[in-house]
Amino acid sequence: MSAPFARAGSGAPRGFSVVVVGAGPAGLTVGNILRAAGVDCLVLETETRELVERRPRPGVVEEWAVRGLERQGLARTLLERAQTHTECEFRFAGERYRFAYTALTGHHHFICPQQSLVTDLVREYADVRGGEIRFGVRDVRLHGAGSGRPSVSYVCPGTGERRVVTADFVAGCDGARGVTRASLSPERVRLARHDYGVGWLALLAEAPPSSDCVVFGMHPRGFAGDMARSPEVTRYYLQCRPGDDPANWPHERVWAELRERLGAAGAPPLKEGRLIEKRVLDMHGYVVEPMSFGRLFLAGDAAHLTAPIAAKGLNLALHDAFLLGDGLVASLTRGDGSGLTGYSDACLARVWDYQEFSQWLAEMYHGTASGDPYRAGAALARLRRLLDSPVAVAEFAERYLGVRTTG
Ligand code: FAS
Repeated sequence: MSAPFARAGSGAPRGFSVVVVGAGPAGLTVGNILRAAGVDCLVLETETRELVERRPRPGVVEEWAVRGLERQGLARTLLERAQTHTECEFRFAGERYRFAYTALTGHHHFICPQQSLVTDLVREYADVRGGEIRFGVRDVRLHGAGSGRPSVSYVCPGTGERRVVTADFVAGCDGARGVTRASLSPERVRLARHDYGVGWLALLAEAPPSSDCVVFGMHPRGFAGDMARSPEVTRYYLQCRPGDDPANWPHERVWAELRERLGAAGAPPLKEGRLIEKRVLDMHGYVVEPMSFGRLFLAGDAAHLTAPIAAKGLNLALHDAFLLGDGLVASLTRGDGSGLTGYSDACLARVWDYQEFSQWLAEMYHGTASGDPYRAGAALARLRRLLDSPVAVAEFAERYLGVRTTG
């Protein structure tokens, strides 16, 4: 490995085999896979360690992803702490419809707040596997992504100086608002975007779960979701106007709407509590193609955003990270570049499969409240088919759990 860190203009920059931009689930998983293979890498993160480890993000993790983490020695705490879910419930027209997806697929959902997984991944990477990570860096810039030796520069939080590091490869894992994708000239990137035309009021309530499984309410007033996160905190979603102001949703109105939209015969009453998070998410998705540009490889939300409708974002970030981590190790330690060559196509197959499923599900969730009788009728037919046809149920279960996808 070449000379230690150098300030811009003070001689050769420090070199790494891989520089990872972003310490989210994607970046940290790539970093851990590299460290397990003894590959030197540097992770750059704009936020502090404390914030990264506490940033509230839900976490519905699919079983194949948990097994992937387990194979990489990264799932110990998740397996100890996560709740497993085996079914979900649809509520519609005052009725409840339980859906036992584990019985159909053998797969579970693992419910683990994403921040706990991220805390584990940081500890494993930095404290156990001796990986280098710089928190609190500012103004990260990518240089020469298309060249044989890209570099990344950033302002050092301590000194305010701009530092430059070079790398054989750069992993762009800096999420939806990062700089790596933005560093690519528009003619090199095909961006496909879809707006669902609805908003979701994302709520966290300081209240125990009201149900033993995730509940989806399809109601003429709009979709509602009830998703246990821990014994003390529950995630709720309420369909609203895109760009709506959370201030339009005071405590009473939120709980009145949740009771109305999730109300069904025999349903346990909702356990109410203080709302500790309230924000509006405009439901949209995008996909960047390809996901690799020379020696820059995008992973996770930096390359594709899946609206939280089907809880696929974290799972896709892990899928990319497994493929990218293994591809980089194969290239750097065995000179086998096939994994990196096929990386983009391998990721995009599952990305598009999950995007299509999210779109399919969104229409079922939102059709009845669309004000369009045709969409409402089609949404009902979709739900009825799901309840009546064993073939439709089996296919839904596979897609809901991410089993046997095309990717
Ligand atoms: P992340 O955004 O998690 O991480 C990127 C990291 O890069 C961050 O730490 C950021 O600080 C850092 N960064 C940004 N710019 C940088 C720069 N210039 N330089 C250095 N670092 C930079 N997914 C699910 O599967 N299930 C769910 O239930 C679910 N619900 C969600 C609900 C909400 C409200 C949101 C917002 C997302 C949800 N998701 C869900 C999706 C979510 O989990 C993401 O898909 C996942 O965090 C993606 O992981 P990363 O790609 O690692 O990006």
